[in-house]
Amino acid sequence: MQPPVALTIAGSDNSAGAGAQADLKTFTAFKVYGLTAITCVVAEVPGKVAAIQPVEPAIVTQQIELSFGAFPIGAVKTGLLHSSAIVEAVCDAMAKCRVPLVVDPVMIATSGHRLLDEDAVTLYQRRLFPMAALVTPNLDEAAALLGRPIPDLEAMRKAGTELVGRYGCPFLLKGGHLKGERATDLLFDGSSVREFSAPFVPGVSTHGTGCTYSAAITAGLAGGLALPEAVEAAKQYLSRAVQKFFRWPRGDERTDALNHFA
Ligand code: PXL
Repeated sequence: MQPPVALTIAGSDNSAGAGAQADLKTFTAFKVYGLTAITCVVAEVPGKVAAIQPVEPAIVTQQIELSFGAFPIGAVKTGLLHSSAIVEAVCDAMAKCRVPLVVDPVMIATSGHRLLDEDAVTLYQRRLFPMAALVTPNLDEAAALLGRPIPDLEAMRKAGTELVGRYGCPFLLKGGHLKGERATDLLFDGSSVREFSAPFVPGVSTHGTGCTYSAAITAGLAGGLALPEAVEAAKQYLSRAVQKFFRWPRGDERTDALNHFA
């Protein structure tokens, strides 16, 4: 029996807590064979993005097309796409493919560093979201899409309904940034709203939680799970990965990382 196959179209994070490396670790944890199409190379460690070097859009296209030509890809996710030229290339390539697409609209790093060009956001809304089986914004990203802050769970409910109405695809709104006792996410599919909740773990400065979460959902879809079941399994995995986090002390500082073995 061959394993399911999933493709991530994402940036490279050398520190491997986020980006394509986090996606591969997550696919592996779900026993899914992972492929990558790299969009840019990010020089970084948790808490600090030092530089971003984009990949030529034509090379991004080739990575996607070659992957589809050689493997039975069951699901795809997009992470950091960096520029409008790369978003265009990804949309053109994905328009030819009929597999579930999970779009993690990565705009700003946990450290606050802007990762996606501003004009690329319009393209996401116009071309990428309508193709998506799921879009997974955090509250900052959802607020940027709607042009207003989302301060609480009630506002999340309104925001999710509005986003689904606007773009015609399911949305998972991630409430982790509300910093309550629990990290609560809402899945809107146009007909129902489902709630997924796990204890919020304070004092951990990990990056890559969004990447890991959307990769885990993509793994589930590649393995044939329905969307709510894929989100449920992914939420449980992410919660374990945060709770069992790794910490490497360095003088007065420390490096925290998600535990992808969880
Ligand atoms: O966590 C967002 C993210 C996504 N993709 C890449 C990144 C980061 C954050 O730093 O480097 C490649």
